Amino acid sequence: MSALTRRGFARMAGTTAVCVSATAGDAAAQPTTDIAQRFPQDFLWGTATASYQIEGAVTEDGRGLSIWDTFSRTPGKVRNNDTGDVATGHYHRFKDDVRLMAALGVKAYRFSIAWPRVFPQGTGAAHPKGLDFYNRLIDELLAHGIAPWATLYHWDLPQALQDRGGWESRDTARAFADYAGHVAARIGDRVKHLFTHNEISAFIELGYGQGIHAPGLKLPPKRLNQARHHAVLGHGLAVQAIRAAAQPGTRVGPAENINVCVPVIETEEHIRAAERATRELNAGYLTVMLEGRYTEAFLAWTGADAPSFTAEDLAAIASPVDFVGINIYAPHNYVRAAPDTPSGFALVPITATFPHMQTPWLKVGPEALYWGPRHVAKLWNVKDIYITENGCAGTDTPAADGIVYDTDRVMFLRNYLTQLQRATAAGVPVRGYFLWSLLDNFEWADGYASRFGLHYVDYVTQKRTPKLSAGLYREIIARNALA
Ligand code: GCO
Repeated sequence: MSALTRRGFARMAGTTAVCVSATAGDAAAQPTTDIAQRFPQDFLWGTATASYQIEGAVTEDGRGLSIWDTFSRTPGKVRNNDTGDVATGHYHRFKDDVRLMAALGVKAYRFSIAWPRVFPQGTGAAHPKGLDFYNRLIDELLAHGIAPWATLYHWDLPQALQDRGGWESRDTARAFADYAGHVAARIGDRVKHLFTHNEISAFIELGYGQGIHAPGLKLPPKRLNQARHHAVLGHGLAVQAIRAAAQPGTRVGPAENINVCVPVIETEEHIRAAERATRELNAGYLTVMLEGRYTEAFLAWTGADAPSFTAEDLAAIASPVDFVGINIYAPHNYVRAAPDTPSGFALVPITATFPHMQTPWLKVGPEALYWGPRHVAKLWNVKDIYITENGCAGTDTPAADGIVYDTDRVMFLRNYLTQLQRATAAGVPVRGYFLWSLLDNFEWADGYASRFGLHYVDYVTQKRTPKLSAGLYREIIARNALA
């Protein structure tokens, strides 16, 4: 099953020559880097994964059922009926995987904690072993000088909570906050950065709206809007619970895949229109989380189907965060100025032949990595922005010499990172970048058919092999510049 509708569309920017070796050399021996290609000092290079996509071990150490267990085991829901039962076996191979990270030279690792490992029933008694694995992982990361950045919710909702309504129920928001506070109190001595939700817009729209992700529902608008409201409320209550439970100095924020609106031509009028469009098209997500109100256009658009909410809800949703994480793969829309319309902007259709990566939803639009953070900084005066995901799937077949020459991913990364460097050079406060993903993994409804990793995974032997792109990324990190 494809996820065609996942992230809208994009368009292609210029290309950049590619010349890398699969095995990176000594950075000091490389040609001098053009200053225009450098990233700021202390730029945080990282990589990202998520629990259900890599861990496997779904019945070990008391883990409860999640909605993704139920969904993936329902025939026809996931391509090839793949499940995350084994995934990449990371639960038992995490030390090998930390070694892969160390070889890349990443300074930070974004992983997620499986709620049903900690609270098998979602609420009630925490499982005594629930955090053991994460404690081992965190200690291993720290021993290798890699900072752990933990996401609390990357879509594996305890099935017991879904049985009571999932995100349609306000109680789930409260339960999420309790779980977040519980975790923060126990890992906050070593984990200084926590994300609340990963991509509310994806798990609500795909899971509760289109039914192509767990829990597979197609709710009518009023109920869908209410579920979305409870999810952003859960974010805000979790921020408060983390502040109450964690040690001082713990930083918290969301990781949201904002709808990035790119000006169709980079002139002042179209740039303003793209800013307005970004604010409106994220109204139910980042806009309400950072402004504490639903925009008038959002309330007019939802009309009688608008969510029920209180002023206290809005205040909680907008609890101050320390940074904003944004996942960016492609522009969602190209936008032009439309001065004669009430909104002042119009969406520009793209051509049918627009280039895309292996997954059709991932159109090639590197400039999204410039405009996304720039809009967030401008619209909401955010001072610390992280790209919490960016990457692409490729065909990725090992060649006779065993190497995966993923030239498409190398092209993708060079072009996207060129635009990210452009953002930093222009003063946009983007502080770090987490590449999705460390290794091939369970790509939700696409199962194992889409490979997003820097490392190729042989799912029979679980052997990991660095791809050409791993060599590129290692060079970029070593030089702190485009390689
Ligand atoms: C998402 C998730 C990741 C995906 C990645 C590639 O956005 O869907 O955060 O879990 O695997 O984005 O689609």
